[in-house]
Amino acid sequence: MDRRSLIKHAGVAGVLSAGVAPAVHAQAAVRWRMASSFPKSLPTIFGSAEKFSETVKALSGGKFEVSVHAAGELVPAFGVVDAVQNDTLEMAQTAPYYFTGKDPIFAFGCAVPFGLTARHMDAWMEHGNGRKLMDEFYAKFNIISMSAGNTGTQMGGWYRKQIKTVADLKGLKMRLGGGLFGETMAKLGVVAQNMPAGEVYQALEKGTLDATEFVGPFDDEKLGFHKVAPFYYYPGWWEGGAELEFFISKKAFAALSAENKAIVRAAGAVAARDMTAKYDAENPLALKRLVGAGTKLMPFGKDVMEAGFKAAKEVFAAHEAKSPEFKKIHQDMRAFQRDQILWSRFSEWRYDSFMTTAKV
Ligand code: PYR
Repeated sequence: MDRRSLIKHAGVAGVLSAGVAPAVHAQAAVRWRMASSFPKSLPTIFGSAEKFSETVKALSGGKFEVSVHAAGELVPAFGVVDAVQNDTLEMAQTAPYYFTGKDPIFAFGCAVPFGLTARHMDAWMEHGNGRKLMDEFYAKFNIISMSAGNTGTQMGGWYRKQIKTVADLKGLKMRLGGGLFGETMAKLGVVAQNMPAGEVYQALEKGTLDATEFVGPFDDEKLGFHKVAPFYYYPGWWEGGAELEFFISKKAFAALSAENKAIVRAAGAVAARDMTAKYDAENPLALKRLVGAGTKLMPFGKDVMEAGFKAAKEVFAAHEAKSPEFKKIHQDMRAFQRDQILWSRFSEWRYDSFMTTAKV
């Protein structure tokens, strides 16, 4: 019997004597916990976890609540996959490429060197084979995935010295998000390290790192990188459009009602759209502030981009040779990318290249 019929049949006194308080506000019947890999200080990347939680609560009329926890609160930033895999937590919000140590295939759920842009990634994931292939792979980890948003094309990071040629990368101790990019940069002589966003500033300040990349102007400014490394390079050729993802325990999802499953899917879509739009709205303003404060904006030279491209191809070929599953997903993504590049040449990119010089 539900609460309303219980009250009707037993009366308030009867309900109270049965130990059930009458509802003044809706009580959450389902409570989940979500751990993010990101700090609370970043309203863009962490904000999508909060947006998801608010939307679930609103759509369920308060009957389904998801508490959101920043990196380190419940589990470490890079402990979130284990927590979902073993059902300690119902869900996580993260950048899948943090987990390439478990399997390099994780990178395809986020970003790979010279990979897809945000638009292309959305198209591959939601209307190509991307989500299907990735969820087949994630099933080994008890995970169902949904986009948590996309950063758009990222910046190429913060350096204490200029990167005039490929030789300047040699020996550079650099923080990078993502294993395949780390392997690519290692081929160019970089001593690549992965570490959570919240730990990078201190490492730069102490000199444990010479350079770092995270996302783009808005997040990077909040993390304070411009205070310790003046040269800001572009573009981040390893993250043409990094997708963040919600990782949901298959077991926890299966236990939801059909209505709550639909709420989770809808809230994911709302949160993902919100993150991408927030990045696009905030990045130009932050870039202007950074340049105003003395940041030196520099494009990577063609030789650095070409050396990166060649090194990335070698990294992909080596993984393909070791794993047929890696090869299948990589080849599917590249075939999709070729069509996307073809179409973009006649649409967005042609329009954008005119508009960058037009006076609006
Ligand atoms: C990074 O950790 O580098 C991201 O881009 C999220």
